[in-house]
Amino acid sequence: MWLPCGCTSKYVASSFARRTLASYLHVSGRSRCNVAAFMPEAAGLEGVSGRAALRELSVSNSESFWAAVARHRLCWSTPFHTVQDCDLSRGKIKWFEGGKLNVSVNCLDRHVHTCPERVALIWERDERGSEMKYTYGELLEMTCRLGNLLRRHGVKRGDCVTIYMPTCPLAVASMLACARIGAAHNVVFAGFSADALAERIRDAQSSTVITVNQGVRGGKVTELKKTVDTAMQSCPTVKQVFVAMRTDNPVTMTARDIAMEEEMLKEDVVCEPAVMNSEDVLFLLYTSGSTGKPKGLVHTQAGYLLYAALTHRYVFSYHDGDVFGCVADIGWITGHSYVVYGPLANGATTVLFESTPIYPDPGRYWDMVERLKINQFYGAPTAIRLLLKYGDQWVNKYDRSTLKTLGSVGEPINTEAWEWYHRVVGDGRCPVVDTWWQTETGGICIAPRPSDPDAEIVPGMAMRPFFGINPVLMDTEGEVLTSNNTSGALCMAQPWPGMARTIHNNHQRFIDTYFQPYPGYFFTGDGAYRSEEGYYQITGRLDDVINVSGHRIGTAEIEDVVNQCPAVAESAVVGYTHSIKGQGVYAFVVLKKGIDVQEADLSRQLNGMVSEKIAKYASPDFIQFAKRLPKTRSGKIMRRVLRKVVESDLEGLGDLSTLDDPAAVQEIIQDINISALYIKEEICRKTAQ
Ligand code: 6R9
Repeated sequence: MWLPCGCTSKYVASSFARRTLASYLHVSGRSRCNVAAFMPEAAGLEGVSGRAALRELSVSNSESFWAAVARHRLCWSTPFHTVQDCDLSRGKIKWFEGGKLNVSVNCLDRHVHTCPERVALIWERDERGSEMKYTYGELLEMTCRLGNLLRRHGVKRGDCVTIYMPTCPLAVASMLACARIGAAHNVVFAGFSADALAERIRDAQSSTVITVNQGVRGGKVTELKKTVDTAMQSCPTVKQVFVAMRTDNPVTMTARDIAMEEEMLKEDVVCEPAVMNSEDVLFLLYTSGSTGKPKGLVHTQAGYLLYAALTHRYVFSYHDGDVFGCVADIGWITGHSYVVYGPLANGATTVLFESTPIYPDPGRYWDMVERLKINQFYGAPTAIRLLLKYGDQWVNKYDRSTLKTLGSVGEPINTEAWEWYHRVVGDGRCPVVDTWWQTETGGICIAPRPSDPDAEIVPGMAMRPFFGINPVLMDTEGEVLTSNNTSGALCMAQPWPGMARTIHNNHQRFIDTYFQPYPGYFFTGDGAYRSEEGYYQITGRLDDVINVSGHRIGTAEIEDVVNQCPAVAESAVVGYTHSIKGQGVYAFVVLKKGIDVQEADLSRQLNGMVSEKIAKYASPDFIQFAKRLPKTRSGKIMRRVLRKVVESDLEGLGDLSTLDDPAAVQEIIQDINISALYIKEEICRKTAQ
């Protein structure tokens, strides 16, 4: 792995810094009000007397709000001339046009300019107690060398570079190096299989890939370079693969492969940043939808960075000097926004967590909190649920007095897990922020903070919309529900700078998925309840997407793989409630006529296929072989019915009159009793751990 050599860098940020100061003065030259103490970037906004008024203005006069914040928080090389140009009905979203900037300058150079010795990254390596720290100066140097290396190998502005790496400093430097030279990055979670990687490389039209020889997680070595080699067999357009060394074990290098660290050493430590337009692409990130094909959501430069930075600062109450610990992998949007871009834009010290919550023991997180003196800890409910089963002693062993805020993301957090997080991990002292957002939203949209320091927080509720966010609930007729104490489809009535701009190469799918269902609104795909007090609680997905340990997966993606098995006629995959993972995967499989196989063997084979074609986490927990599936008269599989069956909610089966043959449901219910025993068994086993 790249070791910082401590060379001093030359800085290119001075002109950016001067311009920021000028734009700040432009905003703050007008009247000041007390709101400035809480949010300095809002100092110039007239007539705002407190937080509530500020929130109100951020929605009613969102242009002034976002203009003031954008001028203050980002370094522009050319100021923007138009705050926004959006038309949700057409899926047109543009922010800060005319503005030019460089994201890596905003994340690195400007902090190096003021405090080069501040630690940017703490790499909490898989091997406990072997953490490594990288200052802003060192991270800038790494980024510049890598930017020059990519440029020398022909990567140009507008190209897309695929990054298939575990969470580590070189992965962060790779993302920032792309941003520096104007290339887009496409980070693929290192748990994805060769097929899933290849599909994303092809769809993104990447000709350059960055990877590591091997990954290390939970004490186990993963052969990432070998996976890339396999993927390359179906990616003829890839010209080069940069290979960094995470372990000392050499790997076979082909003519396409380039030893990354060796080549970086030959490069200059200064790399001229590309001057980017606000709406140029910053990255693609693939996520699952309700069809079999993952979608490459596109985020652009200024709006995304601004939104990640602002939410990082205010939702977590991050202050200068704090150590921010988001344990997400950089392969997901949470890693992009709250491990990399938000914290670095704010000059924070951010933790890169390479391990698992239970390696080498269930005290790993809290040992890390003590050792690294973490002030804000941001994790997933699935990990909290797992840890609470191991008992309080693993938490109490460690000093957690540095903690100020605890965050949760990725799926609903149940009350028991929330209470434990608050009472045991946070000693009852720290606000727990349940943050709702998505790959599509770029950053947190609904969370209990920011709000008054003593404002109530209701367990398991995301509660309050962030600045500039205007959520609405829709009824089944597509009408806006105006009253409280009601549930509906969660939509956003206004655009905000962090939202995705399109689906790579498929703007029509972007419109159809997010803007078609409720014309004029952005549809999130989630349902929500709004309480009497006006607080929001997310009730879950309304489409065929399930959430396994906080990872999104489309049921259609799994079905596509299962259906590839020659013995399978058809299948239907649904989610069911799982005590640790939130949701588990339940597959109903119909075999072709005349097939004579052992069901156990076939189950094993199907599980293997899903792990190999997608990822391990998508592999079914249960496979039930059925004679037929419940279908409508037009031949559509009734997944709604299957969902109720696996949840044992037979009363909630609803109207079965549209079914072609209601007896199909009865058959499945009879068989499921056997499977249900296994479900119970599994829950008992996990509980006993
Ligand atoms: C950030 C992230 C998005 C989906 C989203 C929703 C679920 C995320 C949640 C939550 C309830 C929360 N989700 N946060 N559900 N409460 N606090 O996870 O992005 O991977 O795109 O998933 O996750 O269903 O629509 P992503």
